[in-house]
Amino acid sequence: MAESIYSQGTKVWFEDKESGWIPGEVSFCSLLAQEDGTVELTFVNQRKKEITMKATLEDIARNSMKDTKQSLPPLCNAPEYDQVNDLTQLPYLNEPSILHVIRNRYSTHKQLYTYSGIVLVAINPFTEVQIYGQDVIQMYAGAAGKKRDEIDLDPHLFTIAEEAYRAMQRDSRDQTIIVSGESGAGKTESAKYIMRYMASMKSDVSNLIHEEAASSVEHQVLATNPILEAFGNAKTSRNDNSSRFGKYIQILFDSNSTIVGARIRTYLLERSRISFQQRSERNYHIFYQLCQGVASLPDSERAEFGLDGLDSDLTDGKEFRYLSSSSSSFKIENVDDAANFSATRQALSIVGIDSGKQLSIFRLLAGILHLGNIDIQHRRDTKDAIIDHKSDIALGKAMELLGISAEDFARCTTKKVIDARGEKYESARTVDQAVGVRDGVAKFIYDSVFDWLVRRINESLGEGSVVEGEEDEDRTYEKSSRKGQRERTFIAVLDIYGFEHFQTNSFEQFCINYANEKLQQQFISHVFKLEQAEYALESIDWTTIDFSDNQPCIDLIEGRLGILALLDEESRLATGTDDSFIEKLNSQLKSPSSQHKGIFKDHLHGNEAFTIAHYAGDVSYNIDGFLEKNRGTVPDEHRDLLMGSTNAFLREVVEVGSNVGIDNHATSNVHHSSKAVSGRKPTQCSIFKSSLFTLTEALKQTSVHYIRCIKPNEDKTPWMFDGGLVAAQLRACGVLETIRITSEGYPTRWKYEEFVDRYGKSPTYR
Ligand code: AOV
Ligand code: MG
Repeated sequence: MAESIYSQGTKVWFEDKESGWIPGEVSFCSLLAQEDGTVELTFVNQRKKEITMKATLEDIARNSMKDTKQSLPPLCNAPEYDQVNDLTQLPYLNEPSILHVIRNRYSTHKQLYTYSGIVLVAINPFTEVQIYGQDVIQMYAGAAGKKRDEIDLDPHLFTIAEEAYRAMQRDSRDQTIIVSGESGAGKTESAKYIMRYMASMKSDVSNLIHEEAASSVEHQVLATNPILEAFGNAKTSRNDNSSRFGKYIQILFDSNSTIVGARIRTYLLERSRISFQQRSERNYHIFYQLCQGVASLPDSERAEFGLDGLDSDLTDGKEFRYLSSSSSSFKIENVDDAANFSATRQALSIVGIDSGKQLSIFRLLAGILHLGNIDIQHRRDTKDAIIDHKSDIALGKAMELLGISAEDFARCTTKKVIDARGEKYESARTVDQAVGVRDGVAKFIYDSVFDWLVRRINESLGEGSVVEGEEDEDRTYEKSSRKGQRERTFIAVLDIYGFEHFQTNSFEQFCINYANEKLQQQFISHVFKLEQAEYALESIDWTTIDFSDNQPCIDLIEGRLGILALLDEESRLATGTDDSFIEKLNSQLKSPSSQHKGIFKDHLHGNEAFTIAHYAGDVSYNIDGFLEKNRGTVPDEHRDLLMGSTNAFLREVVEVGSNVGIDNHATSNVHHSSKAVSGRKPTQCSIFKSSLFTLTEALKQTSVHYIRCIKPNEDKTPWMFDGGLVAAQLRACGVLETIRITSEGYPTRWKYEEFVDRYGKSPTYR
């Protein structure tokens, strides 16, 4: 069979510097093996370039040359496969063939979606496409219960949604749809369409009259999107509406498969954005919405918030330091912040946060903006920080809004209390340290507001509030007979931040990529299990198949003496610094005998960064700020000030913030007990680690469905397909890896009849 695969005229793919891959064919093939057992093959491509290779029959069968490790040009599929719905139907599964199909479907036929076995590959159109309307929803819902190949409908997000819905009904089992892909690939948009599908397949939500609509559970579930986007999304260099938190939303159904509520968990909101943004990026949308929409607030609050009136054209936020670290990007093209402000407010009302509470939230946001403007100078001839608490207008305004004494705040911020064996004395902070504390307070308040919102939404949508201290919601939920109405199942959508690799990567990217490693591991083991099951079904011996899993990378990060453990250890030392942290990393993880060799790489440029070999490529992390970001706390004195505030809402919010880890972020026992036993404040990465642990455990209890979003070009141009970029993403998100696993086993899957048809008689296509 091997030599008949490559014979004269066989169509192949040629690697090409310019276009990635171009078609070619076998122009010569020696019919008989030579004395050394090799066959000579000559290939010619479209550009008339020729190459000749000698390969053994074994090489040909494996498609790689044992001696040189070179590959023979991959085989092309016949043109009738150019538009297949499912990549696994391709007789020859290789990178260029897959790219060819996806490109052809997307660029020529404007088809965004293609199956790759259990995965749906989704390419971002970067323009509005009319395929999500109520008519389309009904079409896919109408195909209920049928298998993909029995229905004459294109692959779609809705097929996956429908499959999850049917599986939930059929098996009474919880489902998760995991949406992944790099920043700007379309995860959040896809997640929203899926939620819309769930909410409106039974009844058209857009047809409900206003009052009905506002109170319907479906509308409440959908209203969570604009709220979380306003508070948790921001413009980045890659995406004008980038999610800066991870989201796992469970849509709850009763035994009649009717939506009865939802429950949301969020993961690690990017805090650093509050006080600083890179060029051409913005702070969270809500700040601009508030500044632009402030005219719609009652007069008293307008005056109180101090967001206008200082200077006529300052309402767009230009005068706030926290909004202007990146000049020139206050506005986003085609985005109306004022209009979105009223949409956010409407959504808040729908989930039961009334306008009084809304004003309380905005008061804190205004407080945060003024906080950023507090002037911190250094005392003459020293580095010691001073704040002029009597004349600093921003300080006065911020403290008025936050309900804290300006004098106290100024003192605590510029001086720290040192407790030396029971004796307390004050020592001055440097300007940098004081600025760090000020910004830390702003981040802490914002993060707490975000947590409060999620918690509040869960209370109104989760059918009764989550019981304080409830360890694992999911299991408790299943077992308990609270309210006497069990039998609820959920379909969850997981939309987290995709793998990030910027020019400079920091703590945030480290956490984001760690999360992606965890999901990748879950994905690989899932796919591999399925593969094994299929082989078992056919009674094929599969024990020889080896596949690369990313366990070593996960061990490096979360293992007993891994990066997270060292980071926490260093963060807890009063003397710990970023420098001492990287020294520790290098001394413990870099040694030649280290098990992490090859995965942990020290950086070429001294002690500024370390590099991890991730499944999706090497990423170097700049060490600056790791410890501070990981500690993520505010000094005790500030915490006391916040807790003692005359602003009751701030106290309520901070109370939630201080309990991070209880039900929104992390619910695992691990976290609770460690907190209880040691009394230590949990660090950001330990919270993150345990919430990821809870997440992966929760995923195991559900049936999973995968959507891999792909960004087809860097410029957000509609229908433009950059093959290299797409291939890199298919590789990174595991689609090509899956295919590799598949092809390491038995690469081609032919039905018996097809095989006879192709090889039983003289072949018609080569
Ligand atoms: P992301 O969630 O994957 O990035 P988004 O879902 O925010 O990416 O998509 C980015 C942008 O692409 C959107 O704002 C739309 O303009 C466009 N887009 C995506 N999907 C579609 C679609 N189906 N139809 C039309 N336009 C679309 V990040 O959150 O940054 O990882 O952290
Ligand atoms: Mg997103």
